[in-house]
Amino acid sequence: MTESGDKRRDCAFTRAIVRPPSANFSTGLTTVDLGIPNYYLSLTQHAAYCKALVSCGLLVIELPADDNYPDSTFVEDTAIVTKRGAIITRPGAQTRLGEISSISRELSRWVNKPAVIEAPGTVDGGDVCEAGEHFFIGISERTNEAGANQLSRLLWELDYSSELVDIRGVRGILHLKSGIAYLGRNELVVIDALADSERFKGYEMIKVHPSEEYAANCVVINGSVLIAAGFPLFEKQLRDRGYRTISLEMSEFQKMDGGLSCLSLRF
Ligand code: CIR
Repeated sequence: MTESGDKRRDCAFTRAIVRPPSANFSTGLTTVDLGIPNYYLSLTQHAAYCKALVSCGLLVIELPADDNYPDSTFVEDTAIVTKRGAIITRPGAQTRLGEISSISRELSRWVNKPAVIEAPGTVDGGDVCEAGEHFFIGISERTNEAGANQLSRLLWELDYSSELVDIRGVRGILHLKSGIAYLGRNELVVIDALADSERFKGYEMIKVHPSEEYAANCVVINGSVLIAAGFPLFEKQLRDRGYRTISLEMSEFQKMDGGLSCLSLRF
């Protein structure tokens, strides 16, 4: 099998669920101080993101914008979709709990009855990093231990191993996947604050330069890596390793604490 064939096997996706930002997107949650997002620019950036998914061979399933939930464009937080089954999460922010019903309805059209995380557990999909047959589950301000343990058990029932990673002491990241990304081929993108962790020692690490940490949140789709635009060191690191990169403007989502991966549910 060729190298690109290998990458494809690691993460062969055919579909993605997305949801454009709603007109009140700027009233969502954020911890960063980067200004108020421009709604029209966010729509343009979202459309370019969807186009990139299509260019990677995915059928894009676009749900209608939902102004009941200003953070609902960040669909990744609402479900974990694996090759062997799906799990609807229970987002850790009260204002986002209601996002799961429409996602659950949509996912049920495509996968067998998804499992669910139950109270008092909370899990945000942004805390869940799939690394082949293994999952890292972040314990964060959004994902609590009860939720992480439930998820771990549900993944075990699907034949996946998992381990918990406490990121509550790591400054500047909302979710685990704000700081790591698995690319396949045993390669793990990682920010400095997580690079020394014993649990990542077995991986070949691609360390993100401290000036480019936002870029750590990237996604590999059928051999291409979608990355945030404006991070030339990181882009070069990936290209030097033979990856085709697609860089996407993410400024308006970054203002709302959103990374690139959280704009889609890929399966
Ligand atoms: C939130 O705070 O929930 C949203 N404003 C951003 C969520 C980003 N999700 C992600 O990176 N997985």
